[in-house]
Amino acid sequence: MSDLAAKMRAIVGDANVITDDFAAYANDWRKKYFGKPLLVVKPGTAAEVAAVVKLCAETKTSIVPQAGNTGLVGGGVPDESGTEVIISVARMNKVLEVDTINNTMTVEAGCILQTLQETAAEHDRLFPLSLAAEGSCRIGGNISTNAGGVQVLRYGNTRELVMGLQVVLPSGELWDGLRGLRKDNTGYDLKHLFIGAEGTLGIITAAVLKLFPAPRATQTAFIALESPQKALDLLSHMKGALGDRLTAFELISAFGLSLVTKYFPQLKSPLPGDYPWFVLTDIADSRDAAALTEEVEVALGVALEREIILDCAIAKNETEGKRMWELRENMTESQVHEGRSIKHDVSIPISKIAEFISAADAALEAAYPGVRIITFGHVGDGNLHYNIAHPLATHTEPNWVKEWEKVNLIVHDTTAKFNGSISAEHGIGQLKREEIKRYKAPLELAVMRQIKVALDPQNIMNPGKVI
Ligand code: FAD
Ligand code: 2HG
Ligand code: ZN
Repeated sequence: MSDLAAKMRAIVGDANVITDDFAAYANDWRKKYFGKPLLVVKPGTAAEVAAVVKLCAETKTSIVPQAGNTGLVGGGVPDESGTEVIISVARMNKVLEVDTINNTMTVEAGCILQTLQETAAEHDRLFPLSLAAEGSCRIGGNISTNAGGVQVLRYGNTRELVMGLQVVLPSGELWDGLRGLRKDNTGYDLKHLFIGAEGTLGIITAAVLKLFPAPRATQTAFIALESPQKALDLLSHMKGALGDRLTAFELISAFGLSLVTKYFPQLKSPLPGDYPWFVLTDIADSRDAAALTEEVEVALGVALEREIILDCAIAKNETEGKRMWELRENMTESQVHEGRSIKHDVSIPISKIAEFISAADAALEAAYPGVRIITFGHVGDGNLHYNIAHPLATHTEPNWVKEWEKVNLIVHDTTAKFNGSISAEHGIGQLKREEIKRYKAPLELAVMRQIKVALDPQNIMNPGKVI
């Protein structure tokens, strides 16, 4: 046993240092990155995290923070050198406090997102962060990626949901910023540095999260449309009719949906006709369910009359609504079964989405005739997942992934033309580390590097990620 492993064991206990079976930690969810860690260390408290990081700082050992390991950009995967230590916060999974007057919840970084949603519900509150990986991603990872998901439209990204943080800095010092204050103008708001930093500036050990009143009624609807432009028209119409009660507004292409029903045959489209595009939407209210349903029916009836939509299915109860959401939640997984696609997670001004899709589709079709594009995502936030599957006639899956850089260039250059972002919600990690150099201003990158050097002068905290 190495000297470092022995010292780690003295801090966290024998059972919590893994030296051989790295299977659950060394690879990413998509199986794109295969790392080789030196050790996996699983501290049980913030003090233990601090002691482990201090030891790493003293020995100049690189650290890879990890939570649920569902990230899609390789940020939580070590390199192949066999010298990096994964620090997993998975054991730190306690809800420390729920304050229903302050409407906050103080939690350790290893809490599973779904558990936090359930805890909030037990207190008649809502923790609105919601994404398909919610059964396995952990809040420390959500905060570190500033995760988005399906309710950003109403409640904002994770950044908007975090009120305080506790962080172990790369020196091993513990910063306790676990404040539940709605107003605090006492200088730089340091928590925002760590939110979305993908573990490059420190390890988040706990957070104070914002809670909301639990909605009394949620109405789900699955809607067929002719084009992405009609989806934007519908968004505008629904916002006008229902205001900020519109909590989710997801675009789904017919091809994307067909992959879900192909690989999950138990799931059926609520609108089995031959439609090119769909929108899945949720409208939530703190008042009467029947009144809400009526308002949604009226709004969608008007949309039908005005030929904004082609057809719609309004969920009759919670179970039907859940079934509609299962179609959306299994989109990512169904694409894995079809063969690895070249993923994009772009954002553009909402008003330009239809134009973006036409431009990017045309450029890809010109370069790769027969290309299969899976367009879906959080269109209400201007965020599209624009995943490009191999053209069946010309490429096999292994040949297709070799086109990664060329395909990225087409999609990301088109994104840049629309003043968009090449990473709306998944982050940069390893996947887009080189790519951001092309799209981010040199001054912005230089300031990011200065911040990194100021906090992590030895470059031990998740090196090789983001910048
Ligand atoms: P990990 O994968 O463990 O880590 C992610 C990053 O954070 C890494 O860089 C890691 O080093 C760092 N990190 C982890 N823990 C800490 C910590 N305690 N302190 C500091 N740094 C840390 N993302 C979205 O935004 N929206 C979606 O809708 C969405 N849907 C998804 C659906 C599926 C099926 C899958 C597989 C992924 C999806 N994701 C989505 C991506 C992923 O789930 C999110 O990025 C999530 O926030 C990652 O959480 P995690 O706990 O798995 O983090
Ligand atoms: C989602 O919105 C996730 O479901 C994953 O962000 C997107 O599979 C993807 O590309
Ligand atoms: Zn998403």
